[in-house]
Amino acid sequence: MNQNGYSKATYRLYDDTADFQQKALGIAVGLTVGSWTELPETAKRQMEKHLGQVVSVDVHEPDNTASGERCADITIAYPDLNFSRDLPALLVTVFGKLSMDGRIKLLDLQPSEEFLSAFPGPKFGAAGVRDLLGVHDRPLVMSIFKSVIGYDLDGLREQFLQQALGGVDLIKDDEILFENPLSPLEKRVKVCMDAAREAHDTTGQKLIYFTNLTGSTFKLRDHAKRAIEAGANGLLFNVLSYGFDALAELAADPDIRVPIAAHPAMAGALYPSPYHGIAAPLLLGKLMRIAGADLSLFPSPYGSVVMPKEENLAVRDALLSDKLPQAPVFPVPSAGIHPGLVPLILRDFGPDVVVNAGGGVHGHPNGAAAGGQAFRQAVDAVRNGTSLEAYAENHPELRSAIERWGVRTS
Ligand code: 1AE
Repeated sequence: MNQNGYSKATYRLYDDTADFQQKALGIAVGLTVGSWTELPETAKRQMEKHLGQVVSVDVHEPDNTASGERCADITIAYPDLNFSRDLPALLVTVFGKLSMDGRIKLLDLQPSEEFLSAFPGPKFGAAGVRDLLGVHDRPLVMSIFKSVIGYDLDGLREQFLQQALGGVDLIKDDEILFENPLSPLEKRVKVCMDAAREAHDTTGQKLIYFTNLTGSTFKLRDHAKRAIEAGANGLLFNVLSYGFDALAELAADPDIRVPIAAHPAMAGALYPSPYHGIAAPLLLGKLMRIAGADLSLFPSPYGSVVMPKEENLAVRDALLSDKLPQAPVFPVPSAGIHPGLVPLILRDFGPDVVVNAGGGVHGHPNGAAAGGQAFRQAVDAVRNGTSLEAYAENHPELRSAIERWGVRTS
C-alpha cells in the first residue's frame, strides 16, 4: 500500500479470545467506509480511496506480556481524504467511537506529512524560550504560585516578588486560578510584571510569567490578547479541558506572540489505564507539540504524582525528538519536585528540561526566595559535577532544602 496520503494510528487491544486480524479489519473498515464486502463492485471502486488499511497486527500471547493477558498492537492507516486538517477530525476518526469499544488504548499516531504541514506548532519551542530568557547553557527553573485563591493583588505581588528574587527563570500561575474579583487578569498581570521588573533590579535576570488563560472557549483569544496587552509574556493553558484544537488556534494566532505552557490537568482521566484512553507520550508529548505548546507539564517519576519512568522518558522523547516538523518543546516534569530531586531530573532529562516546583519553592524553611535559590544551586551543583551535599556546605539555601526534603539518589 502507498503510505502517502495516509495517517496511521496504533492501538493496544486486550481480548482473551479475539481473532485480532478480524478485529483490525473491522476497525479499518468500520471507521472509514462502514462496510466493504457487502458493497457492489462499482461502489467498491468508488470507495476504495476512503478505505482504511491494516498495516500490522502484533499479537502478544499471555506468556509474553507483563500482565499475563492476551493483547495485540494494531496499526491502521486512514486515508487523509476522510478528514479535514484539524486535530478534532483526526482524533474522532481514529479514536472516536472506538475509544468506547472494549479494552482498547490509543498508543500512537503517525499523521501524514501533509496533515502535519497544516500545524505551525510552537511559536517559540524550547530554543525560542531560551532565546527570550537569554539562557542557553543550563536547565531552566520554574516556580509555581501556591495558595493564590483568596489573595488580593498586594498578596499576589508579594508572592511573585519572593519567587522572582530566588532567581527562577519562569513563574506560572496555579492552574486553579480563574477570573475573580480579587485578582482579575489584567490587574494581576500588571502587578506581577511590575514585581518581575523589581526583582530584575536585584537578580539581573529575565523572567517569563505564565498567567493562567481561562474563560469559555470562544473568549480565550480575546482574554489572551488582553493579557498580552497588559504586559503578559507567557500564558498557562489547561489544554485538555478545552481540547487540542483550542491550543492549536491560540498557537497559530499571530497576535499571541508569547510562549504557551500546557498544563496537564485532566490527563489522569485519559492516560494511566493500560486498557483505555490515550498513551501519555501521545497525549502530553506528540499532540501537545503538534498543537503548539512551547512547554508541556506532566508528572515525573520521582515526585508526589508519579508516572512510570519509561513512559515519562517517552513523553520527553516525543517533545524533543527530531521526528516531527514542529519545533521541540520543553519537557516540564512536575508535581512534588524539591531540590533533592534535581540530580535525578538532570540525569534522566539532560539539559533541555524545566525543573518546576510549587511546594518545593514555597515550603523552603526560609521562604520562597530561598526556595528558588536552592533550586538554582542544585542545578549548578549537578552541572559542576558536585554532589548536592558537598555543594550545600557553602550554600545555605541548598543546605536547608536538603535538611527539609533530603536527597534522592534513585
Ligand atoms: C503536574 C502539574 C504540577 C502542578 O501544576 C503543580 O501545581 C505542582 O505543584 P507542586 O510542585 O506539587 O507543589
